[in-house]
Amino acid sequence: MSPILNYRDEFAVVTLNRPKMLNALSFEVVRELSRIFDEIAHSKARALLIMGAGDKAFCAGADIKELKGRDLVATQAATSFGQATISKLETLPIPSVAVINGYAFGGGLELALGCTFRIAARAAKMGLPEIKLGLIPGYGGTQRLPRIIGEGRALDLVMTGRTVNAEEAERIGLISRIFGGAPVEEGMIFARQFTSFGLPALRFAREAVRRAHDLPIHEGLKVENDINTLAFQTSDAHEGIEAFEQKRPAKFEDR
Ligand code: CO8
Repeated sequence: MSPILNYRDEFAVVTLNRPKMLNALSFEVVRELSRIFDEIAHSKARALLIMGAGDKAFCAGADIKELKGRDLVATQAATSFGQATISKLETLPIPSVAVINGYAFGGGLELALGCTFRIAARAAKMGLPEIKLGLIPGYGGTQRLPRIIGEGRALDLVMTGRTVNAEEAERIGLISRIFGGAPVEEGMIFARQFTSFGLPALRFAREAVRRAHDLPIHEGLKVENDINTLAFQTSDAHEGIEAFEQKRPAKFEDR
């Protein structure tokens, strides 16, 4: 069953919807996600929440039944498309939150790694178990996980395929927060920490932080300077500073 896209208040909410198969990512689901991300990019939503249907799983990874017997070219094409889809998610014009309401394994965790933030239910379990299938993470996990939790911890998870619980995930920085309530509401509470800020400033902040991984410090500081100078040119920056002076809440207009 295809993922479901709903809009609630200022949020786009995507629900992976194959609960009997723990929301495994078939190739068709990945294609549909790619289309949905394009739609959200052109919507009025101020943040995206992604979660899994049912109370067991966020997503148990790529649909293993589809992986058998694919030739080299088909595998490379499918891997490229999955990677591109998660990159599209990562660079959406709005921030995204993976609300991990159960298992997040393999491609499911890799999808979550493409989100700006991850939060998880206390009982959630996460991991990259591809090594147990004789594989490696192919939807961006080997590249994003070390950027998020560091090389040593990433190698630990990728080479042992072991499962981490929510407490360990929070401790190592894989998730930002553990939640106890209903996933969609918890996702909204988390995202409301930033949805009233201007989207251009949020995008600038995300881009500047992400570039830190790719650049030597002097080049990173130059990028920060350029993006910061750009941020100063927005009406939102003018409004934010004026509102501070006038001791009133700022009213950002995303420009
Ligand atoms: N793919 C297909 N079906 C799955 C998957 C999956 N990833 N995970 C679970 N299912 C199915 C099960 O087969 C089962 O179906 P059925 O009832 O018909 O037998 C149903 O979901 C329920 O699963 P379980 O009975 O196994 O539930 P448990 O609670 O006992 O166990 C686990 C839950 C631990 C999550 C277990 O299901 C499991 O280990 N799943 C596989 C996890 C995994 O290995 N994920 C990595 C997949 S590989 C990957 O993601 C690579 C990404 C890059 C791909 C590049 C493509 C070219």
